[in-house]
Amino acid sequence: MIESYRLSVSLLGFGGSCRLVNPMTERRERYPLLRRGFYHNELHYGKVGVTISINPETLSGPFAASKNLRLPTAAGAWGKQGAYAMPSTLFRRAATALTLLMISGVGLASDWTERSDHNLRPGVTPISQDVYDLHMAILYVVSAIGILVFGLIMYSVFAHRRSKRPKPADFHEHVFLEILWTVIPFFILVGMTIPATKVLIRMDDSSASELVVKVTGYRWKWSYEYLTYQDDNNVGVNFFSNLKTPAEQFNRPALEAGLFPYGTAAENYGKDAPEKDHNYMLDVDKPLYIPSGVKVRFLITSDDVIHSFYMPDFGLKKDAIPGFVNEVWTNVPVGNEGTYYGQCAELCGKNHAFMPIEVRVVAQDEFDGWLAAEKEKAASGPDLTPFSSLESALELGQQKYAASCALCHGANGEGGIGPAFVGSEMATKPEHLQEHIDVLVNGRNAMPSFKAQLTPRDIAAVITYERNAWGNDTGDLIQPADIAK
Ligand code: HEC
Ligand SMILES: [Cu+2]
Repeated sequence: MIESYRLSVSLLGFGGSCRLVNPMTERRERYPLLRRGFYHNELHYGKVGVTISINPETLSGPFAASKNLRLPTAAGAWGKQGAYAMPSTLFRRAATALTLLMISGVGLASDWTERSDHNLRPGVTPISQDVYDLHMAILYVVSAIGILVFGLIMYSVFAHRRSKRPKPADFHEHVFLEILWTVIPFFILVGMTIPATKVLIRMDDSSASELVVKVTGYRWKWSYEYLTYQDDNNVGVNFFSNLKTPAEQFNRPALEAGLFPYGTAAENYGKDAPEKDHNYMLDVDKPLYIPSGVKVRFLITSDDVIHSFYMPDFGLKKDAIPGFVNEVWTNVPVGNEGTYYGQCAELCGKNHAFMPIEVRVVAQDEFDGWLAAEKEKAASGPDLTPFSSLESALELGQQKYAASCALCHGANGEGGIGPAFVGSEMATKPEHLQEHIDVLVNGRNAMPSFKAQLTPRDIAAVITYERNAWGNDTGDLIQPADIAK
């Protein structure tokens, strides 16, 4: 959310400065400018206001004449004339046009193009860099066209204003001109299509990949299944990846009630505001590992609604559609090892913002070690070691509940998309225990099955937790073996 941004431009000899402001917090600041005789204009785009203020003393070029219009001067607004005089309609229109131009041209400011929040990111793969270069090249082309076209419009509006009694030009239906302004845009478009198509073709070529990972979107998490790696056609490693950010960092009841549309949590809640993790809403409990310098092919699908696998630093975004398998690939060059984040990029329901993607790019030998360890874990079958105490089950259960259930059933079992557990028949009555297990293992209506997502040990722990937390003091201890049978 932009609080305030200042941008100065000089265009067609017309100097001005444009300030993007949040109108809710910046209201007070506007009036001093007016009094100092600055011309002042403001526009609103949703929650962001744009204020333009122009010092008439700095006007030059074709607009210099405006200085002599009924415009307040720095000294004279309240002095000489004794009252504030409105600038001419023409001047106000021109300033509005300039404001719009400034907004459309913000991408041009050179220090915003490197690695900024206002532009596409160059990313770390050859493809993401190609995409970035393409984006910049086309931005320059369209900016030049924009300046030319808006410049001509503004020039015409000014040069042929009514007070000049202009005589209309007579090149209407001029065949040569009509051909010219059809042919030139045609070549500009073709000129942009050629490099764009080259990049698209390169993005599409997933041949000769060494690692294949199937990515499945779920409401609201991702699962990863390692299918093949080099000569191994049956890797058999798969897991779910859940948001790790604890609920108290994003549960903001007042915000949801619409009381504080602006500002940070600290401003709205004072010192009680929960401290946010550095990677708030991005960290997951089990990240996706891929090796650097290896071509990785992702097969992308969904289990429920449409999601989208989006990794900006890899220049990669593909829809995950139930019943279809899409593919994309990436190859992160050696030397770029590290943690990269992405998000689901398709509106997929209430908790769309809660299914981040965390990718650890590691050196190939480290990856080999990680994969071998994961394979060993997968081969040894589910861990059915009984819990030694209620406490140990509760500890695991609390973690699993926060990661897998809280989004639908509430952080404190108070309910939400799914029913509440606090004092519920299901979570407290002994005769419902078997049904409780069945609902988790097999799912029921909108309640997903957790057979594939959680181990029997996790399921036993989470049920134990539901039956003992929030005052549901049943004392029931469910063991992994109860689930596996
Ligand atoms: C995607 C949202 C969602 C998630 C995630 C989810 N549930 Fe549910 N759950 C539901 C819905 C919806 C129902 C109601 C199902 C129905 O109408 O039959 C439900 C029902 C239940 C019930 C039956 C409650 C009753 O009183 O009938 C239990 C028990 C349950 N969920 C446990 C869990 C546990 C434990 C987890 C985490 C491992 C979990 N759920 C995760 C949506 C969810
Ligand atoms: Cu999604």
